[in-house]
Amino acid sequence: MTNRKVNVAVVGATGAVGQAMIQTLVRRNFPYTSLKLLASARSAGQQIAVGDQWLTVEEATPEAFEGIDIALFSAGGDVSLRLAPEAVKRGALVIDNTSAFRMHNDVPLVVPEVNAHAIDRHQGIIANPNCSTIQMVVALKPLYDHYGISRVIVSTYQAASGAGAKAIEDLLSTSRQFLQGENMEAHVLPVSKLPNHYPLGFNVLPQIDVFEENGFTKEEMKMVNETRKIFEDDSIAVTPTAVRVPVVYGHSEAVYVETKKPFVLDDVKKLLQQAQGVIVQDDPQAQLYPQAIQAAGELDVFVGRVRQDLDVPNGLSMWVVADNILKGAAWNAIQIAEIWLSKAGL
Ligand code: NAP
Ligand code: 12T
Repeated sequence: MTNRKVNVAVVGATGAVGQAMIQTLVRRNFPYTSLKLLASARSAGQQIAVGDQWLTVEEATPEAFEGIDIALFSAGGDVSLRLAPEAVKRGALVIDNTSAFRMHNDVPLVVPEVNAHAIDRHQGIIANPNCSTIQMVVALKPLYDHYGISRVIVSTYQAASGAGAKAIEDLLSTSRQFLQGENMEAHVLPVSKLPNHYPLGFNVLPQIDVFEENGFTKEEMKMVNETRKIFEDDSIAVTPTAVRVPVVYGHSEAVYVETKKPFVLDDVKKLLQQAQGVIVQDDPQAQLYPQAIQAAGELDVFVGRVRQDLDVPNGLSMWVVADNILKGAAWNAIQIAEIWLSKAGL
């Protein structure tokens, strides 16, 4: 251990992810010397509880990054594009939660359980993958290592919190309206910047992020491209359908995998039990399987319903659940920061 100071900034500190970052830094007893909370000018001056202290939110400007060692960004892609280079210029390591830099060649895309080695290649910015990708690749990792993976077909059941604090309010208010027999009025989901908003209360929306020309949504394409980048293997075929469901915290995924080599189901279960960051909850007789409301607040990825395909010998289905704001965003970012600190001997 050295006595070097570690000054941390959280950009987007008032948001759903930023708040979880603050709580996770406290929960992990992260060894920061100072913590700076940054957001837009709208929130400057606001007080936020950090453990038993109150800190004042400041406006995120280029100068705000003077003296910062680690900057955790989750204020949207535009803010990252504008300010992450400013933070790097001032000597900070940026861990970015937005999709702004994920596919850049000189930006490692890191899930510590899968490719912690990529951290070393950073040139100032490390990207955190999309929440849906993160929990899926943690569960795929032992299968990939032992059998190889040729294809993945995945349907997601994603919580409202993934789209931010206002989307949670959209879910709660439309649910309340439904229960009171009122007209449901949505303002944010599926995508706040698009003209049409649909209620999520008592509904299911097969759109997350904007559509691309190929008929897939941007969220779905993130799962395709990020999975390949993280495994450094462009041969993995990924067919995703990303769906928003009326859940506040916790994404669930039905994942179907085809392995290259044959497997024995009991071995797969053992490998998953031993896998880093995975908790197997799989006992059909006892009706034990992962559930979003139980994964909420937890750091691990929960896996259950593990079963062999009826027709394809190398086919396997499983149900994968994690807290999208923690493992899907804040915790994965802080885990990267912890590894970077320990590699730096701090
Ligand atoms: P949110 O609840 O809507 O919060 C947005 C945050 O960004 C707020 O703190 C907001 O500050 C801040 N912000 C907005 N405009 C800003 C500006 N011009 N300058 C500085 N700060 C600004 O959203 P969220 O759910 O926390 O998500 C934030 C971002 O994180 C998303 O846009 C996405 O890129 C990323 N994200 C990634 C994942 C993932 O899969 N890894 C998951 C969720 C989110 P004010 O309060 O001042 O407006
Ligand atoms: N549109 O960081 O709406 O790429 O759930 C994460 C979550 C983008 C991202 C969402 C999104 C990201 C969502």
